[in-house]
Amino acid sequence: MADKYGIKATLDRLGIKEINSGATTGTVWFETTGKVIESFAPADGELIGKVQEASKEDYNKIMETAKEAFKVWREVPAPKRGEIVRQMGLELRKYKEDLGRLVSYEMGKIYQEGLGEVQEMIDIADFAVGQSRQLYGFTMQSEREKHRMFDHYEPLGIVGVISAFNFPVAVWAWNTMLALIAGDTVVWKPSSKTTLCAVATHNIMANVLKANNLPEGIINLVIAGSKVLGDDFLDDKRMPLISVTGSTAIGRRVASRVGQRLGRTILELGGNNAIIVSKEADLDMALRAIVFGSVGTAGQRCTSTRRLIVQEDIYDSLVQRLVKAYESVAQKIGHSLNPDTLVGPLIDKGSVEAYSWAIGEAQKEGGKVLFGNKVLSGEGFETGTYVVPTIVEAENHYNIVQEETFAPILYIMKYKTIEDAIELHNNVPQGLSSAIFSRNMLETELFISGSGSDCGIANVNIGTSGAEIGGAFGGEKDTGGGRESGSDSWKIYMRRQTTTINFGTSLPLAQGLKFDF
Ligand code: UN1
Repeated sequence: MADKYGIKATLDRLGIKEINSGATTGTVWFETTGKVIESFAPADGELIGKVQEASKEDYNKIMETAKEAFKVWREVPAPKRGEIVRQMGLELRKYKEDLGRLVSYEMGKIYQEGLGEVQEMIDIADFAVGQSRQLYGFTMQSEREKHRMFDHYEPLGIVGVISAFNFPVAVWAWNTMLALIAGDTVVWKPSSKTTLCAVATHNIMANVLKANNLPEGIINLVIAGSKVLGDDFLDDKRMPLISVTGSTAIGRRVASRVGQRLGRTILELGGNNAIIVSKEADLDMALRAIVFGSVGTAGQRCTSTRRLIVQEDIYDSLVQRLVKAYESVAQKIGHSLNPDTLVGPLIDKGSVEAYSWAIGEAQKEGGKVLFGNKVLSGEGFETGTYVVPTIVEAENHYNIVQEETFAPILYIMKYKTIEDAIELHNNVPQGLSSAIFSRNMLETELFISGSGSDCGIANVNIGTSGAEIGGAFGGEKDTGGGRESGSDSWKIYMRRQTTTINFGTSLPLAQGLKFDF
C-alpha cells in the first residue's frame, strides 16, 4: 500500500522493526521465542509489525532484575529521580509526533487525539518532576514529653502496570512517572492489541536510561498472553502494587486475586458517564461537550459520554440540534490518520459486534434509534471496523443502559426536576465521570455536593472526558475506587511509615500505662 501517512518513516524513527522482542529490562531487549502477535491497523487492516511474546523464564528474569534495580533506585534521592523523569519528558517531546502517529495508527484514534495522548505523558512527567521534591508527610504532636512523631513516605517496590488498548501509552505514563519519583521500579504488561506502542515507548525511554548509565530493571516491559502472565502475574508477591486499567470484569478478577495475597491494587475500570443538561444550560457549550464526549475516540474512552439526561422543556430542541451535529460528524468518519477525520474506526470487529448487539438490545427493551445504527462498508471502510455514532432514546433502567459498551452509542433520556436527574444519574453500577451543564448555581452546587453525583469526577459546564492530568483520575462503585495521575495520587506508590523519636532520658509509655518491674 502507498505509505500515504508516512508510517514507515515513523516506525523507523521509533525503532519498530518487522518483528520485535516483547521483553526488555530497559535497554536490553530479550531474544524472545514465544507466540508472534501481529498488529494490524484498525483503520486500513495493514500489518504494522509483529511482536514475539516473552516466556515464563523471560518474565522471571525481568522480575529479578526489577527487584535488584529497586535496591539501587530507592537510594537515589527523589529529586534526582525527578531529574531522570524530566529527561523522559524532554525525550517524549522529541518524539511526540511519531509516537502520536503510531498511537493513532495502531489504536485507531484520530491523530489529534494521538498527539493529545502523548501530551498527557509529557504533562505527567512534568508534574512528577515537581512532585519529586514534595513527597510530604505530616508531623504530629506526641502525647509524651521529649518525643517527636511524624510520618514519611518511602519507596514501595515493583509496581505492575496492566494497561488497556484505548490509551496505549498515557496510562503507563500516569503510573510510571509517579512510581519512578517514588523510588519504585515498574513492570508493564500492555494490551495485546497495542503492543507496538509499548515497544516504541520503551525505545524512547531507553535513550534516557542509556544517557544516564542507569542499571537494567528500572522500567521493564513484558508482552505475553495469559498462559505466561495470567494468575501467576497477579499472585506474584514481588509486586506489592498492581495498577490495572480495563473492564469491570477484569478488575474484579485482579482485585480478588491480588487481594488474596493482600497486595495493593489501583483499579481504573468501566464508566457509564452521563451529562445532565438543565434548561438553564448554555446549550451551545453543552452541545460541543456532548458531541466530543460521545463520539470522540469513537466512544472508546472510559470517560466517554454514554448517557444524556435532559430537562424535559428543552429535550426536543436539544435532540434536534444533536441529531444535526451527528449528521455532520457522520460525514467525517474515516482513516484515523486523515486530518479531516473526526471519528476513526473501532479497535476490531469484536467491538463492532458489541456496538450492533447493544443497539439491538436497547431496541428490544423499547429504545428508539434517533440517529446512526450503521456499520459502514464500501470504499475506505473495507476493514468492517467503522460504525456511525448512534443516539438512542432510552430509559435508564434498561439492562443495556446499565452496561458500558465501548462504542459510540449515546442513550438519551428526560427528567423533570434536578433531584430526579441526579437520581437517574447515580442509578448505574459504575461511577467514573459525570457532568452538569447549567448556569444555575443552586443546581451545580447540588450536583457536586454529598447528595449529588456519586462519581470520582464531577464536572460543571465541562464534558465527561478529556480530564487534565493534574486532577486525581478514577471513580467509585464498579469503576473500582482507584486514583491515578495528579493531586495526591503519588501516595499509593509509596510505603507510609510513622516514626516516633524519644529524645528524653526516660521511657514513658503511651496512654499513661504503668509497667514497672
Ligand atoms: C481512559 O479512557 O482510560 O479523561 C483514560 C480522559 C483522558 C483519559 C482517559 N484524560 O478522557
